Amino acid sequence: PFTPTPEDRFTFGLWTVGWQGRDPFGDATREPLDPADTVRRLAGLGAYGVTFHDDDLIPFGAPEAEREARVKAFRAALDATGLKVPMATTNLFTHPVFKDGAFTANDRDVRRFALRKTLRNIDLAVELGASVYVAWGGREGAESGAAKDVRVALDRMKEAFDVLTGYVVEQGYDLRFAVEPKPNEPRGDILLPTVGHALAFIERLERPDLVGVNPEVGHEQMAGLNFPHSVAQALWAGKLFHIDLNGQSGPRYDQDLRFGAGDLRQAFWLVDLLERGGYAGPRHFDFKPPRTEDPEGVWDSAAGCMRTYLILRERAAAFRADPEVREALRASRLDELEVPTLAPGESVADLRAADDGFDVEAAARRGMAFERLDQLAMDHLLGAR
Ligand code: 3MF
Ligand code: MG
Ligand code: MG
Ligand code: MG
Repeated sequence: PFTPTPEDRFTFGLWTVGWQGRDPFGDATREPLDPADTVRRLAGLGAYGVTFHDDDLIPFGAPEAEREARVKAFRAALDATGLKVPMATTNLFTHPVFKDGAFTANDRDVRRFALRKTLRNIDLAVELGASVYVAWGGREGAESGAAKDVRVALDRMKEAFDVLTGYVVEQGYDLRFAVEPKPNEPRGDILLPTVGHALAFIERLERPDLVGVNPEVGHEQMAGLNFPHSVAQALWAGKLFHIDLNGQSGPRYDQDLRFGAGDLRQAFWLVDLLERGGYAGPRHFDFKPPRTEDPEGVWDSAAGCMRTYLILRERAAAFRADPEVREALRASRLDELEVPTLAPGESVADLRAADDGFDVEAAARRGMAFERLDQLAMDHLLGAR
């Protein structure tokens, strides 16, 4: 029952299963994967699609003929398996030229190069059928105070998105952008560190309707935030264009664990939210199979991401369908939260004049019954109901 199919819309980045296990303290523990093999393997596991950074597919600086051959082999594997490419992105962080950022590098030549690199990959993304283009500004930030004038850097960041959205409109592409926030790592501090920062930034762009967010579980949790709350606000704003699912154990380095590892309760509420909250996009895993895994362990890890999602989907649905839960939700007055605070047509003067016979002391004594409600959720999550 927990076997994924393409209808579940699970997608994986080439760089996730393809991660070789290089970290700041150790060398690679695995061989590189061939993108076409990855496509076949993911299709065999029941995934819907695959995503990529330009450099995952075409090595940085590869000559034109090599570029064409690699894209051709990738496309052939997509055609043969039916796997989709719903999203693509740019690597603006690996090459040393981006050490001080890309769209907000102090060095203007670097900013111009970053835009050209992105524009080129947008063309390829659209050719391969992508409808979302993610922008993670991993190197946009600083380690020290005077190194970056943040207000000016945000002007340059806005300029970059205005240029990119202008290009997409001019080309008639059906492509929207999703900003991926992260508080730190690899920079000491990264610009647009949380979903909230990104949402505020987007409203100041020339074409805000073309730009949303791509929240990642671990990134918000690195900032100590409640991920389902961040996603809920993005949904509320109509800005959840894409999502990166993984696991993280609290505020520490970016762990990119298998989905459901780390904070399982937040994972449960996240799946509950996504399945009920009107998000129709791909369920995209941005995780790293730990460097302890051999090539088979990589695919176990990928399969585990999907299996856990499907289990949580089933558990969340059972929670919502349970009559005792429905009763407990009423006891906690969730239905009352849905009623607007003012009556239709009621003015502020009406409100001020109204005397509902409200007994402040009695209301203060009323319990909210949240503990019973949460234990019901826990029972469902643990399979005890
Ligand atoms: C880093 C990330 C990135 C982004 C990717 C855009 C390498 O912490 O999460 O993965 O997700 O660059 O999709
Ligand atoms: Mg991460
Ligand atoms: Mg990440
Ligand atoms: Mg990510």
